Amino acid sequence: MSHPGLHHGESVCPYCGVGCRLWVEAEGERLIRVKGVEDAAANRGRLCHKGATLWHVIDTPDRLRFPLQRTLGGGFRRISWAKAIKLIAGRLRGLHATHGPDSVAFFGSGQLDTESAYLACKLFKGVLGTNNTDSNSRLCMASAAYGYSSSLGSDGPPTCYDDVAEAETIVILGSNMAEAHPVTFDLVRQRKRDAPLTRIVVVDPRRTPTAERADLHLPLRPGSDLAFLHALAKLLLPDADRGFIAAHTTGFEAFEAYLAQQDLNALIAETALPEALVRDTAQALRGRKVLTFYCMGANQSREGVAKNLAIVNLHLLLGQIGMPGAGPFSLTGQPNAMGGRESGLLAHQLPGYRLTANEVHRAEVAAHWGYPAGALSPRPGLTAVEMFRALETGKLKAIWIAATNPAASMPDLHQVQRALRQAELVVVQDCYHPTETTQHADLILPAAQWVEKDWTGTNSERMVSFSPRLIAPVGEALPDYEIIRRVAVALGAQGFDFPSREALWDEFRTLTSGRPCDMNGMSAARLCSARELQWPCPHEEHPGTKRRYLDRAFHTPDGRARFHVNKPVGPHERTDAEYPLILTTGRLAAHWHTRTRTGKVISLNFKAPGPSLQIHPHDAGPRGIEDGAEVVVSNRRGFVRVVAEVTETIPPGTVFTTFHWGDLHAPHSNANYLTHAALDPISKQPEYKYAAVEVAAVRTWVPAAPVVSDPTEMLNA
Ligand SMILES: Nc1nc2c(c(=O)[nH]1)N[C@H]1C(S)=C(S)[C@@H](COP(=O)(O)OP(=O)(O)OC[C@H]3O[C@@H](n4cnc5c(=O)[nH]c(N)nc54)[C@H](O)[C@@H]3O)O[C@H]1N2
Ligand SMILES: Nc1nc2c(c(=O)[nH]1)N[C@H]1C(S)=C(S)[C@@H](COP(=O)(O)OP(=O)(O)OC[C@H]3O[C@@H](n4cnc5c(=O)[nH]c(N)nc54)[C@H](O)[C@@H]3O)O[C@H]1N2
Ligand code: SF4
Ligand SMILES: [Mo]
Repeated sequence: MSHPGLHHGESVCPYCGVGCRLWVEAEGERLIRVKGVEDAAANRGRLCHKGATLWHVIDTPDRLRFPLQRTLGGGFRRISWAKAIKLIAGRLRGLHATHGPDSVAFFGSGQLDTESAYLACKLFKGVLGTNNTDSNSRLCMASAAYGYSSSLGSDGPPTCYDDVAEAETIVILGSNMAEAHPVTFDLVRQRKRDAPLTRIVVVDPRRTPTAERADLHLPLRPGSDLAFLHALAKLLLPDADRGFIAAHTTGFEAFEAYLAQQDLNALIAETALPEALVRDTAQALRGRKVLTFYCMGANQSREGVAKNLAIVNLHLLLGQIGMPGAGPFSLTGQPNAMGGRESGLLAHQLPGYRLTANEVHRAEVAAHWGYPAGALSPRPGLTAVEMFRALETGKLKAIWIAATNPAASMPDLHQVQRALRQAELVVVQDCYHPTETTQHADLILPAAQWVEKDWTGTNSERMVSFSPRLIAPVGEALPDYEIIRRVAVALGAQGFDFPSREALWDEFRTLTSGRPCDMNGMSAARLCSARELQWPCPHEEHPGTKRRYLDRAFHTPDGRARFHVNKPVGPHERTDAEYPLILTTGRLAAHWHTRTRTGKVISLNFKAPGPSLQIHPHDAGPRGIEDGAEVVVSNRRGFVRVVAEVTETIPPGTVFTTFHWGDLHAPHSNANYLTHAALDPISKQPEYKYAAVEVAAVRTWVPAAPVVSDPTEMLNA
């Protein structure tokens, strides 16, 4: 199908989980403009700079056009799709037969559409019989998913964007919304303009652009959120909504008893916050409708699940849930991390918020697929970090990576690179080549992008949207789901001969029937005309659901929400004399992750041209570090070279850098050479937000990394 002349259509932004609807204009197969859709719930005409420049990055010189195979000489050569599919199916079949089902793995992404995530789950869990099917959402949303399901009985936020306009106090904890979810942050600013008495409370060690706009900014010590949340709960005990607690929750007695044992002064001392600020925050929560946004400052921690549960505890304590303008609102990172969770891409999940560990759930899914009852394995699958550990030891032989760039984004990168070198088979499915990860591939498969295919996704507020194909894919690129489907067919698998994408979607959405994320009423045909609908939406006449739990009936077996007692364990790595600074990592407004797209937009690079390190003058001064000077940040795992940004927006003792620049763009500048792979014991999400490091000025010329293996050789201390 070709598209002659000027034409236009609607799509959804393939960057963050806000899920802005885009009005896309094209000339033939070339995009010429992207604007916000005026009547879209998520953005009402707004877009951020990244979204508005998307049209630049479709047909670039490094766009992958054909399947590529590694040659004996180490380069790549073009091969046909038929050959690529045959090779992959043959290798997977061979490894499966020789080493068993758990010798192969799929590592996907919250940037895959729901159709692709569902099909990967069906192929690996249903056909190959392994739960080694995880995604980069493990690095991102796993703690939130466990937090919601342990407290409310189901994953997925109770809230919607319209709640912002009704909230009286908006708490933003561990989220830099102004840079990472800018269009939703616009709603927060709008609320403040419309109702100036609205209180905005930002809990973040750094004075971020989000914190700049807060009424109260709490620059707590990194990692001390549990102490902070417990101090708040203790201060708010007299304000507890005891009627709500008695009727709709369990576990309050244990929670109250735990708080009674805690010493308020000790908790506040742990956060390093002035007591008055904590008391002012409690005051801002009293008797007001409270909406709490939270993101990676909560999730990417060894206590990620506990932090999520402690946020929900506060809402249960105050009865601030299941009503307009209130609730715990976990911000989703990627465009379709929600859809990935709904379709069972994480290792512990099955489609429809089912669990691999649940025998009844396994049987339900197998029956829907027409597979024998025992087809699905009860063995726990490897999660993201565990996959790369198992690849290095040889326990895992093959990894199929789609829509993620782990050779830049995983923690402890040296380990990840060793793992990729060790693997017997690495298949990488991306839109561009080279990336840090495609360089490790045996086979590289070209994926069609968001405007080049029909696809479905779910945003942060449970809004499910269908996006039609607006232009033809470049070269021979195919939608991710079509690539997975062809491999399944080549493996001789039953149940992959879908006559259309619609048939594939309909198979999935009927499997969610009766589940908390019920999308049964969203047939492909209805979604195509309605454009967007919020789950739960159980039947075709159902209008969709803006807010969950308005009836206070939670998804737990007894219908009651659960309080949890969360004892702090503290960060995995501690600072010491050798590595006295805390490194925290995250994002900048101008770039999307490993920059495979934003790195090509001149105006975005102008805003953030290269890797930098935020450091306080107290820490920079004694080290002889001036603003704009090159520095080396090092620890026991590695070192990076970045440019110092001496600033008082970061507290003394803490430094901040990003993982936006991989080795292809700025060798040895990526935060992940320094991060470690300690995991939250429940969610298995890594603690990207806390590592111990030292920083030193580079005063002499040093050869480009990694020639120098001992980072201290570079230091001129
Ligand atoms: N521009 C841009 N936007 C994005 C992305 C992007 O790459 N670029 N990525 C998307 C994705 S996938 C995600 S997951 C989201 C992430 O969105 P955010 O979570 O908002 O972004 P981060 O910068 O990772 O971290 C947020 C904040 O956590 C703070 N923090 C660090 N340690 C702690 C702590 O111990 N406690 C508290 N309370 N805060 C702490 C950091 O200082 C930082 O400001 O952004 C999405 N949006
Ligand atoms: N230090 C540190 N590291 C972090 C984090 C942090 O805060 N600090 N955050 C973590 C988090 S929350 C996340 S989500 C991850 C993100 O990490 P990644 O997922 O590795 O980052 P991206 O650069 O978004 O990689 C996505 C890849 O998919 C490709 N792609 C885009 N669209 C498609 C498509 O439709 N199909 C296919 N097949 N490919 C596509 C892109 O070209 C790109 O190569 O990083 C994690 N790493
Ligand atoms: S706020 Fe997020 S979804 Fe909206 S345009 Fe920006 S990156 Fe895209
Ligand atoms: Mo993320």
